[in-house]
Amino acid sequence: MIKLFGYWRSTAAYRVRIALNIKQVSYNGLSVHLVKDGGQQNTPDYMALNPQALVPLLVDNDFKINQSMAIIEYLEEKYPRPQLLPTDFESRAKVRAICQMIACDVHPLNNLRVLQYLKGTLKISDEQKNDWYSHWITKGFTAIESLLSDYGEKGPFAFGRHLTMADIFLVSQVYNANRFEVDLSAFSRICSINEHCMSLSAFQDAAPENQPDAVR
Ligand SMILES: N[C@@H](CCC(=O)N[C@@H](CS)C(=O)NCC(=O)O)C(=O)O
Repeated sequence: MIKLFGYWRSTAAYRVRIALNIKQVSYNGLSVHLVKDGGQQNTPDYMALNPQALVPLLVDNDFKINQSMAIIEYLEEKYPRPQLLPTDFESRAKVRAICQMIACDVHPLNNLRVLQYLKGTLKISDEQKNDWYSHWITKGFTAIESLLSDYGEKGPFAFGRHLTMADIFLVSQVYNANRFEVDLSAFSRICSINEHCMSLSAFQDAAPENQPDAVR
């Protein structure tokens, strides 16, 4: 069975959990506590599996792959139905662009190790950290909201009637934004996509608070 190394609050692992649920692929979730003892992702045992010391990591028999987008594209190719990428190549490129706006340009700036460096090494205050956090979410979401405005009339998902990878990346990032109390009132399209996706069991079951390692 597929193994997924993750952590309940990891938004990158959350993306992969949603994709696995949508494709109805069973997996064994293995928790890597990102905070306890300086972070289990930094232990030699875990780094032997993933030298980048980040979750998620997917292990499928003797194949292992890190990076949530690469993992989801692997799942898309191995389990093509239901499709997470549209059929025509132009739409596929647009879906990937939204995913990368989140995965490459928003999320890395707000990742745990970046926040730890800002606080621990550069000694910024909690208030400055929260400003930093919300600044990058707001900047990224402003651009995404504008790019997705055309698709609103076509259906409830980011690209209209069909669920795509873009919805997965958006929902997990909205979870993080809410966790850090970022004001999302200017992003009605993103919020309505999130609300619709969160009515679906694949998204609910993957939600951080529904994971066995969640701290309530
Ligand atoms: N680009 C990577 C990001 C992975 C990542 O940043 N994971 C975070 C959790 S969401 C992590 O493991 N953080 C641990 C740390 O910062 O030490 C992906 O999409 O998989």
